[in-house]
Amino acid sequence: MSTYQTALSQFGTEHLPPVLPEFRKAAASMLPFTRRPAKQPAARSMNDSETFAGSAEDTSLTASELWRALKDERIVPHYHPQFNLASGSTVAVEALARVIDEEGKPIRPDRFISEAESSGVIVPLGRTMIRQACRALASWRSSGRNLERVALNLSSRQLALDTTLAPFVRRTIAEFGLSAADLELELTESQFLEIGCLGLDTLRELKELGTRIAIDDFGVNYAFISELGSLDIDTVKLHPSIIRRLAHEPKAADLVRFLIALSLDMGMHVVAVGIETDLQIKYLQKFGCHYGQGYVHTRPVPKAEIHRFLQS
Ligand code: G
Ligand code: G
Ligand code: MN
Repeated sequence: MSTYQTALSQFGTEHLPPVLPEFRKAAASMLPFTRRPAKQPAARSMNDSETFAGSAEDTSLTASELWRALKDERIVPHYHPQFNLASGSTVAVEALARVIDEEGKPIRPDRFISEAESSGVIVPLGRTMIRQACRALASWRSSGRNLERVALNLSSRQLALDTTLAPFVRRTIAEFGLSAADLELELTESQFLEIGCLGLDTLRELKELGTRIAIDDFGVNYAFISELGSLDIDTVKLHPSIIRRLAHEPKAADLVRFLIALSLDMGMHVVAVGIETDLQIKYLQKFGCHYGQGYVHTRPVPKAEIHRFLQS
């Protein structure tokens, strides 16, 4: 449970710090579902091309397995399209790390990201993700595909450990003829909350370089809302757990509408993550949201399969 969820379940909403009154109302409406696990198995979509190795109970990879995978170049990005809700066309992709096992099957990140962080493998892992994503974006563009940017996930620990990440990004974008704004770096709300001085310095350097910054999984850790204005955030990504309830829980719809309006008012992009139905798209459009990401179009796919989702 996050600190926020613990606070909500112990005290309710009335003892939380003063924030916008509308938000307090919206946060109260989240109480019934903040206690559920954030990730639930999703409905399988027709174009489900990603079959993971093993089952959900499988244990984490060890640090030495991760180092070996890194050396064998078996840590690769799969790509998840971000689409324009009105036209359906793909505007960007999010790169998601997969370790490919000996049989060629991808292993999901919840089996290796936390070990990568505690062992330090997250530093070379993060760099190979950035490098491969930059190379892919350059190659899609050179074959005439119109893609605004690529998004990558970072962690607070990675920012603290990899203090020369910004110069690495500068060299890598130059190598592939990209600009810094072609990259959007995502940190979850909880990662932002635990970021330390070293990590914050790295993040500032990245921002100065010109990369876009996104706040990921927004809407489940509301303590962060008061910080939205003080950090230079370009994009808000709404968490799948609120999008899932959008069409059948009026209070969840109120909350999503409020978060979209707030983010747009503050000049940020909003990407609704976890869209699985056309009805959810209709609601989001009605609320003024421009971008979405979700299984309604596809699951994340390997580089070789992304072409059919890219516009010429
Ligand atoms: O698609 P999915 O189950 O792949 O991703 C689960 C989570 O794993 C993502 O939401 C993200 O938080 C994390 N993740 C995926 N790829 C990376 C990565 O390259 N770096 C970091 N730090 N986290 C990642
Ligand atoms: O970094 P982050 O946690 O935001 O990564 C995106 C995560 O959200 C990935 O695990 C991805 O598979 C998941 N995701 C994206 N779209 C959907 C969706 O439509 N349904 C569900 N259940 N999960 C989704
Ligand atoms: Mn993400």
